[in-house]
Order: sequence, then C-alpha cells, then structure tokens
Amino acid sequence: MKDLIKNLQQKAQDEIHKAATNENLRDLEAKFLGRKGELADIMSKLKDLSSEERRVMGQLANSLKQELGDMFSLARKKFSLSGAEKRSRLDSTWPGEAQERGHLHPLTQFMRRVEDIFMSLGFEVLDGQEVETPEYNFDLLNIPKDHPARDMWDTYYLENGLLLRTHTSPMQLRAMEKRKPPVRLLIPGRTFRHEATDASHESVFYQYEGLVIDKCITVANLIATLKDFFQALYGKEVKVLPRSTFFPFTEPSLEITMSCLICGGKGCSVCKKTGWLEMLGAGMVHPQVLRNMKVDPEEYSGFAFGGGLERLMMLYHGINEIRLLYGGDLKFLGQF
Ligand code: FA5
Repeated sequence: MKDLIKNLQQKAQDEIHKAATNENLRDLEAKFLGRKGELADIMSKLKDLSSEERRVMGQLANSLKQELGDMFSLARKKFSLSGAEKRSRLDSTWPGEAQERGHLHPLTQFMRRVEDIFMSLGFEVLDGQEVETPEYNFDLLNIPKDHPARDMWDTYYLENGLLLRTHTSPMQLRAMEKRKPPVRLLIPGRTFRHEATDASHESVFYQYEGLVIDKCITVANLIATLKDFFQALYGKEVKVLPRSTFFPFTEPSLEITMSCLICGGKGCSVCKKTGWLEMLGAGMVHPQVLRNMKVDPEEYSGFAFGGGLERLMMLYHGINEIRLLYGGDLKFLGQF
C-alpha cells in the first residue's frame, strides 16, 4: 500500500509538471483526485487492512490528497498569469503567426494598369464627380431634354434634380473648362445605370473615358491609339472590329468590338454566343460639342472613347461573370 501511494505521488507530480493547458490540468485532476480517480481507488482498499495499518496508510493517503490539491492550484496559476507576466516569459525563438495582408481590390489594380498604359502614351489621368447635372450628362453632349437619345441610358435621378452619371463623358466638358487644346486625357470612374444585370452587365460599373483634341486628328488616330492600348494591355495582337453606330456627341460614331478572349471567338455566355464583345463606344467629337468646350471646330478636331473597365479585366483574367467582381467573396478576391 505504501508503494502504491508513493508511485501515485511520483506519477501525479510528473504529469502535472508536463501539463500544457488548463484543460490538461482538469483532466489530470479527474484522473488522480476524482471520485473514480486513482487516489479514491487506493482509499477504497484501506478497509482490507488491519486497524493499525489503516490508520498509518490513511494518514499517508490524506496527506497525498492535500499535496496533490496544492500542486494543482499552483499549476493553474501558471496558466492565468497576467499579460505582463506572460510577456516576461515569452519565448522569443517561437515562430510568429503569419498574418494575411490585405491588398487593393482587383478592379483598382487593373485600373492602375490601364492608367499606366495611357500615361505611357502621353495621356493625363483625371478624376471626376459621380453626381452630375442633366446639363453635363446630357444637354452639353447634344442630348437635349425630351430627345429620344436620352433613352440610351436608364438614368437614376436624385430628388434634388441631379443624377448619378450614366457615363464618364460629361467629364470631357468639365475637363475642357480648365484646359486648351492640344489635350490627351483619360478619365476613369464609376457610372450608374438602372439595368438588369447579367454575366457582362452591372448597374454600377467603371468606365474609362478618353479625349484627344489637336490639329488634324482623324479616325485613323483613334483606331491606332486603341490598337496600341489593347496590344499593350493583352500583350498580343487582338482582333478589333469597328462598327458604325450612333452617339449624339460624336460624328462619325463607332462601336469597338473585340474578339472574345474567353471563348477564343467560339461564343460563350459573356459574349452572348457571338464571339465578339462590345468594348467601347467611340468617335470623332461632334463640332457642336467642341463648341460647347469653347474649342473652334474649324481649327481643331478630336476623338473620344468610353469603355467598360470590367469587360477589359474579364478578358484579361478569363473571368466569365462580372458580378464576381462586386460579390466581396474573399476566395475570389484573394486570387489577385
Ligand atoms: C457610352 O457610355 C458612351 N459615353 C461612350 C462614348 C464615349 C462614346 C465617348 C463616344 C465617345 P455605351 O453606353 O455604349 O457608351 O457604354 C460604353 C461601354 O461601357 C460599353 O461598350 C461597355 O464596355 C460598357 N458598359 C455599358 N453598359 C455596361 C454595363 N451595364 N455593365 C458593364 N459595362 C457596361
């Protein structure tokens, strides 16, 4: 019996010493001091001893109980040290926990890439306002009140008569209030349209507006600039198809479509099975719009374009769903 008590003392001492957490201690306490624990087991055997032995062994078992109780409370203190005490016991050789770093939203990263390319082509990059007046969003761009061309853009009007810009084109006029030709401008920014969304349409999306005004600017300069841009962006020659279209503020007006890089032109949900994706609206700045900018159309000419940033990015990264860009899913965003 004496050996049993001694062995238990040694074993309990070793295991309490090795305990790494409060949970370990709780388990050990149940193991050694619990109702069905090892000490209780020894005590249950006391009844088989002679009365003298029972007295001596009983005392030994009781003092072990006391001793183990003290050891447990001492060990528990170790795990409830104050911050300062813990810090003073910090093991500086222990490897640190890796912290995940945040990064810019992929659209912002991509916008910067687009800006860099245009800057390398000599463009000045400007910012613009998202809340506009109907005058700048429409009238000064040759779209008077009640003109059917206003239906080209489903507009969010605000209660105070202002609106959320439907395109970045009003910034052409605002930028020219403080500038004289020659100019080469790029104005990226958010635009808003009350539209049903699908794989390639959102109701809030980014456009990048280009405006170049100088002497003798022609459609050839427009096409060459856009080809240079696409080539620099995608790192390879891409098929560009200019098609005649109508915008009230350009004459002639062009819709620039590009072969769909997602399906290689075979047809998919992004290009609506056509193999081509509409990337940009563009054209030569209408003489009346030049006059609205206080630029003489007899002396100067210019081209302008406005494209969707998300579509450029979708083709670049092979993303087949525009809504992923705004979903806030960290698994998706973390890939960029
Ligand atoms: C315009 O917004 C004209 N302001 C573009 C322009 C500028 C023409 C200067 C001439 C001169 P449009 O509505 O077609 O045009 O939009 C231009 C581009 O924005 C489209 O080619 C497309 O790439 C993108 N876009 C249009 N609607 C959406 C949408 N709902 N979601 C995502 N991208 C869109």
